[in-house]
Amino acid sequence: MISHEQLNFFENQGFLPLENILDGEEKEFYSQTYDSFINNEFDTTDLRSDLSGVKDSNRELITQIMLPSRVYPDLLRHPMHQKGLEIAQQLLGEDMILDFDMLINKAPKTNQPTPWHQDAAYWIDMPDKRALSIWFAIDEATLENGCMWYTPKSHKLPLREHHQPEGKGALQCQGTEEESTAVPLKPGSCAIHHGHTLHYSRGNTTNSHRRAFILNFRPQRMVELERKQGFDHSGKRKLRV
Ligand SMILES: O=C(O)CCC(=O)C(=O)O
Repeated sequence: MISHEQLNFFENQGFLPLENILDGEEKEFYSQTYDSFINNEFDTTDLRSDLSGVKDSNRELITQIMLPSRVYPDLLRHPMHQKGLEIAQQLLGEDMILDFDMLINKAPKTNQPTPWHQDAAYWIDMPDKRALSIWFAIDEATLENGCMWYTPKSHKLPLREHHQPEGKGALQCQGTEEESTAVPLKPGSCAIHHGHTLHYSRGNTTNSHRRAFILNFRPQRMVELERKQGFDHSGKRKLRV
C-alpha cells in the first residue's frame, strides 16, 4: 500500500497524504456512522467535549469525541481501522497497534482554528517515541473548512513548549503557516503525521461540517506501558471500566 518514496517522504517530512483509501460504500458507512455519533445516537458521556474551549451554551464549535471504537466496537472490523493498521505497520513497524481513535468535527460557520500543537505534548513520556496519527477526511477538507497544516521536519526537532490557555481549551504552542504545508483532502483520503509533527487547522468558515475520523497507533509495548499507568486517552487519567 505504501511505496518506497512515500515511506521516505514520511520519514523526512513527518507527514504524508494518501489518496482514495476508502471506496464509495465505505465512505457512506462512515458518513452515516459519524452523524450517529454527532447526533448522540451513541452514549458518549464523558468522551465528548468542545475542543475550542469556548463556552457557548447553544452549540459546540469543535466537537471532539474520544474512543468511538470503544463505544461501537464493530468499527474495528471495518476498513478504516483495518487499512489504518496496515499503513501504520508499513510506516513504523510490525509492532504498531491502535492506541486510540477520535472524531473531530468543525461545525458550519464556527471559524475556530485548532491551535498549533504536537500530539506528543499531550502524552506521557514514552521510551519508544514511534507514534503516528491517520486523519481521514469524511467531508472534503479544504483551506476554507479547516484542512490540516503540517510543519515539515518538525518531528526531528525537540518538542516546542506547550501551554494551556487560561480557563479551558487545547494545549498549544507557537507555529506558523509560513513554515508549514496545507493538505486539502477528498473524502475517503487521509493524511498521516508523526506524533512529534507540529500541526494545526484553520476554522471552518463554510456552510457545511468538516468531519474528520482520526486513528492513532504506537508500539504494542508502549500501549501496554500507558495502560499500566492508567492512561487510555479517554480524557481521564484512570482506566474506564
Ligand atoms: O482536526 C483537527 O482540526 C485537528 C486534528 C489534530 O490535531 C490531530 O489529529 O492530532
